[in-house]
Amino acid sequence: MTNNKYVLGWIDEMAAMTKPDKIVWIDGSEEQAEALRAEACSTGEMIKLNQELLPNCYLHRTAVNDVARVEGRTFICTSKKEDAGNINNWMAPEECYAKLSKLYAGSMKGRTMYVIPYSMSIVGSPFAKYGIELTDSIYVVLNMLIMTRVGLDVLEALGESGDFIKGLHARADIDEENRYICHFPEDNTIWSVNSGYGGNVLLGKKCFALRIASYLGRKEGWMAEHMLILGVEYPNGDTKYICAAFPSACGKTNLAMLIPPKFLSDKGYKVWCVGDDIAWLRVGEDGRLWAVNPENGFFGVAPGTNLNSNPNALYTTMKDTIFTNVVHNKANNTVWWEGLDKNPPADAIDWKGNVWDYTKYNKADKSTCGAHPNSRFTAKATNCPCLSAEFNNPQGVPVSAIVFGGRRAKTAPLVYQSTSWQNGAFVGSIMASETTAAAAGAVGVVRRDPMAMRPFVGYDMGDYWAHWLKMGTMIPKAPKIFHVNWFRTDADGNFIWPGFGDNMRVLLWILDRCEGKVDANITPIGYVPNAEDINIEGLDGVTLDTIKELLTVDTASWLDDVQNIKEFYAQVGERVPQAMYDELAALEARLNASK
Ligand code: GTP
Ligand code: SPV
Ligand code: MN
Repeated sequence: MTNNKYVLGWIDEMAAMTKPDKIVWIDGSEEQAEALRAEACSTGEMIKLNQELLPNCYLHRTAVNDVARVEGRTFICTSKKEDAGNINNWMAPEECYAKLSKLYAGSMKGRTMYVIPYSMSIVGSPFAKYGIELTDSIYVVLNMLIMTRVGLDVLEALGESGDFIKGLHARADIDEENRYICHFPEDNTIWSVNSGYGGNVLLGKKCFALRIASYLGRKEGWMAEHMLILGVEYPNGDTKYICAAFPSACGKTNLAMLIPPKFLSDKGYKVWCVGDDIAWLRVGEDGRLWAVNPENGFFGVAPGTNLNSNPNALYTTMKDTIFTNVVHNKANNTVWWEGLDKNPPADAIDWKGNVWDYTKYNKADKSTCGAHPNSRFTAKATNCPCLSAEFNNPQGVPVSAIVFGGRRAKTAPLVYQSTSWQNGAFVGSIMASETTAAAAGAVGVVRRDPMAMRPFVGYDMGDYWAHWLKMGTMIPKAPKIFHVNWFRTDADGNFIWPGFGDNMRVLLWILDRCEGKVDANITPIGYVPNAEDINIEGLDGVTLDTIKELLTVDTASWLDDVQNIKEFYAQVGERVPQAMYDELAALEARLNASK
């Protein structure tokens, strides 16, 4: 397959440790993928779904203890603890290698080790970075074939070079107590053991394209961010691009694929999806910031996806898709999840593999769900009806606006604009959001999640903020920075803003601000729209007063937030840039002055 001595030497070493019976190179061919699907079905690892209704679609169930990212067991292993920072878990590299070597030892006996050469971004393009993942899981191979660009052309592009990310994954015993997701940014290495779930094991995704890539980006002068990329096409044919960073399960996939409200689509407005989870950003020769999506597919949240909320996602999953931890509808051999429609199947198996009685479903008790709240689909980008024509453009797309956002029942208004790049980076640093099922642990607890990157920065958080500030000085035509919140609730806990396709109304305000086409009110936190400037044409139950309510900046709750931010900054520690403290002090002073 290759004569690359770095590749071959490393595979020999890993095989000597894990002792697979066989080593199989993944070549990216359809024949090989089909044979692997058949093998996975023969062992029960996957279920082949109704090929008429869902061609080339499969269902997989993970172990019950293995359903989400495990942040508590994710480590950044830099030689100096300070370089991983206070927010990350740290282990000394030699200690971690020694500990995990014991878990890997002989773990592939009786199994096959698959060698997956893959590229993040287009093979041979200036943005591309290469990785090789070794895994003993066919499910991982089949997911990587969808999520990344896999094939022998990667080995060709790599040539004799040792510049690739070495990823090792072994399922071992799927033992939670010995589950580790470890990153060695100084060695371009990722080791994952005892999991078979998504972000823990598809090493090109969070481990490489965010944690390792953020480390490389800082060294090389670019950025790896937890951001969607979308294009808004105007009736005159112009397209403007927006990147948005929301924490896990907070609406990136939905926003990236939105369908504009009818009165706007009738006029010719369209939204195109470039990416739904990860953006790599570089300064272009023209002084603008350019974004590519390094992935080749979507690993999207299933529950809540339906023909109203996100029809584009639903269409994307109708062929060539792997569903993980959703309900199996036995009557017609299809799948179902909460929020798909109002007809839960009567003859059904839940995500745990047990018979599921939908009549026992109780919205308040997640344990009665048929699909796991973090159940997902793995689908090809090229099957997405609204995929941008620029998706395969190796240069990426020029970014007009960066949008941060969180899931906040109170405090954060529907939208506001920062006053400068520095102030915008500060707005990113103070992001907060209610936790979701995408990570193991409590759900619905507000925590600070800077730039939606808390779980994904491969180095010290303070250094990461300094990198953001430095990038601002390197982009002559920098994007404007905004913050949104689709999740404000009323006294009964209901969302006030309709969200989904109607978020287009907010995107248009954002782009108008970038073009200097609309005024705004300056408040202590930044520029807030005049309520009249958010178009509510055709919206049921939303009045000008609703918008006014959504845009209020409540000084008292912001001052409470400032206290919490101070504690968080102290926790991030001594590398928090002075400019961030200056911004925080200025925010506090403006809030006090407005009392
Ligand atoms: P990751 O893939 O985990 O990084 O998440 P994501 O940010 O892509 O999240 P996704 O778009 O899949 O959203 C997940 C959840 O947010 C689902 O339950 C959606 O129904 C809900 N959601 C998305 N957009 C909106 C919105 O505009 N309003 C409301 N109320 N809910 C939304
Ligand atoms: C997230 O949790 O932000 C995801 C899913 O996008 S995973 O790939 O599991 O990290
Ligand atoms: Mn994500």
